[in-house]
Amino acid sequence: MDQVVNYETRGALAIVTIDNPPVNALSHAVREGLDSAIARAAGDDAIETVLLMCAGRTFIAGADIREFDQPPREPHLPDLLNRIEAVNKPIVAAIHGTALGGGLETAMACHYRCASADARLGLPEVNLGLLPGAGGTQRLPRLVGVELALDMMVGGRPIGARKAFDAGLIDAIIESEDLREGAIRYAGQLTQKAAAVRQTSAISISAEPDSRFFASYRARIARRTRGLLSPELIVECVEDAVSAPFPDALARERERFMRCKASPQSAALRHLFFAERDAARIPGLDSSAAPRPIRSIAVLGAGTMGSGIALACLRAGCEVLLLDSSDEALNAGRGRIEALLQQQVEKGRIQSDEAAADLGRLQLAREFDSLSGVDLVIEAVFENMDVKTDVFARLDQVCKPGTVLATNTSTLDIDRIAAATTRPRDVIGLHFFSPAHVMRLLEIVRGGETADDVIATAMAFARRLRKVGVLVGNCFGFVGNRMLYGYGRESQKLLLEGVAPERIDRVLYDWGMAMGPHAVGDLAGLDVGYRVRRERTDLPDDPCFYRIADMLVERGRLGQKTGMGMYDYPEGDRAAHPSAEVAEMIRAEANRLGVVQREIDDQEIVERCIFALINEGARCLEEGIAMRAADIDVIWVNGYGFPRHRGGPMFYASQIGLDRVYRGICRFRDTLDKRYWQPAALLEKVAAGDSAAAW
Ligand code: 3H9
Repeated sequence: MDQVVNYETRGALAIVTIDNPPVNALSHAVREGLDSAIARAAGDDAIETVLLMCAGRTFIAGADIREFDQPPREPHLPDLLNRIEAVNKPIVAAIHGTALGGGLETAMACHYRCASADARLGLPEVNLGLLPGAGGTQRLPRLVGVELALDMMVGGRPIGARKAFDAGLIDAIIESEDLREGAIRYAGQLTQKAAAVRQTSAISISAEPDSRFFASYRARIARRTRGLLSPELIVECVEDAVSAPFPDALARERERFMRCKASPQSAALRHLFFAERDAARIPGLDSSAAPRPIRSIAVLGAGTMGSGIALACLRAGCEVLLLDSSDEALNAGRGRIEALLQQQVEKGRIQSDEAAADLGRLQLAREFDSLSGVDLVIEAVFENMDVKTDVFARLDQVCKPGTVLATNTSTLDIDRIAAATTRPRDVIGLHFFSPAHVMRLLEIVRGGETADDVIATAMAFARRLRKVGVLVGNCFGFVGNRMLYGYGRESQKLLLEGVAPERIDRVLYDWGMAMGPHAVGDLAGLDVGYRVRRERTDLPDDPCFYRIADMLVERGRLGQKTGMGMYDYPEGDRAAHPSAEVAEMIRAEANRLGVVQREIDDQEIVERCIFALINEGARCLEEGIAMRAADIDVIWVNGYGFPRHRGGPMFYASQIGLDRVYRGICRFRDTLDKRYWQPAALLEKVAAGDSAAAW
């Protein structure tokens, strides 16, 4: 028997165990091994029941994603699962860990399912731009009903064993510690009572929903699935499940699955799946550098960012000391944290006792001396070099040796901050994104002297917070905000050239960005960027540079918080209304600066903003500020609302053709502004087909 699938018998029970670390993915070898193990059990008259389970940390986590770029090889999973379902003796799946995608599809083709109490079950293919392609769209609605099946497949989030039991997805929960022994007992009971073979495909869907149901379901998911291919195809498959014979519906599911698999969206989402995991691997890092233990954390600054960071740490179970200079600031910070926790409780995301426990781990302090025992300090004070260096000099005096000293600066030079201490090896950037308890990205900035074990500590800390940590180098704005500068610059220039802010925002939103750049500016507060620009000494001598943003701030239009920014927010709500005053201001300023206003099409709006991003990304790569193009993609997707299904700016560039991007940038150089549109040397090389240049 193949190593990855083991076969053994216990009396009349055949036990088939998949053993394909790390997650028992259904590789070609596993499919072959499973096929022959099931055939062997089916053909052995002494066997009455078959138990299918997995070794290691989890049940099957799905098809092997790495095989999707290769031509499919027999046995194909849908055929194999049909053969499993057709066996005329009960087959029982015993689930632990996660049964995902093809893994849950395998379990649903079995005749009975049991699971450990902490198991999770789901069809998350949509997250990879796919749909369940081995009968999942047909078998799941038969077991749990159309509505829950749609929610599980379109949402892509797994459910727990209890819910799965209540919904009819599993037949038993194995409470005993030892799943294997419990499952063997359960299978034995089935043998004893001569339990029937139950084929999921033979179940007819009760309470068939009508066409109105599907129309309203489509309307319900329209916003969150905009631009995506697979959610609509999932809904179509479920419509088939309700109306078409199983074999016909299965054939159509297969056709739609192959369409998804071949789509650029799925390639982009699969790229991100691996990119997010690869981000944790740091080439050249001393492998003996173990993370320092982090038991206690202090957050400096109880403002919006500081309290968000404190909350992110509390949610991960850490002890947090929040420090600010006044009781008033501290109480406001604590109030913010409490309110955010309360919101989570009201939304049903956490229990009220969890919220209380989180709050119980929060302490407030006003004196730097109280930081003497902490393992990690995260500074989140005002974004100003003098303020930060002063804080770090004081930290240097009070913190014990070995404390990791982190700054949440979003733009400033980490080495200058580190130089304010006598221990620059312990200093690192931990750049959180607002709201810090929600956003998945943690940009980790290494200074020139940051020690390897401090980097390892920061990467481990990101994992603990359930964030994606991406290590980057030190320069103005690091990777994310440095690239944002070019994107913002173009979205500002377009205003002077006659494109209304709401049109720029709509075009980029329709292209897939989570929000348009001007709506983001109003949300974040236009004064934030304004202050950063005032600190810079290297800005171009260009009167148009961020001109409109500067004027808005100078007129007190700071964004949502002042009820007006690029847009008006008349009712104090968050709905943006185009402002006649701003439109007139832009027209007058363009006139004063002599900027010609002209017709600009949607494609130019997208290319100006997105090519600017890609060009700066290429510079980050050639300067070594980003280690890999894929890291840049992870940053932009998780921190800046870049559409996941486009894979990130660098992946998108290779998908549409690096030479096309290069030519576009050269065209802008020749027709717009030479200062900003010089193609990065790396882009020029890869566009010319230089295979030595890594993208
Ligand atoms: C599918 O099933 C299609 C079918 O409907 C139809 C077919 C016809 N394949 O995440 P981790 C690797 S589509 C290959 O760090 P965790 C992963 O790259 C699939 N490799 O661990 C990593 O490798 P490395 C539907 C996979 O404990 C290592 O395993 N299924 C796969 O935090 C550990 O992963 C999914 O979408 C795979 N399917 O989380 C599930 N899965 O060490 C995708 C993982 O080299 N997987 N790897 O970096 C997951 O959601 C998580 O990995 C899981 C474990 C929850 C299982």
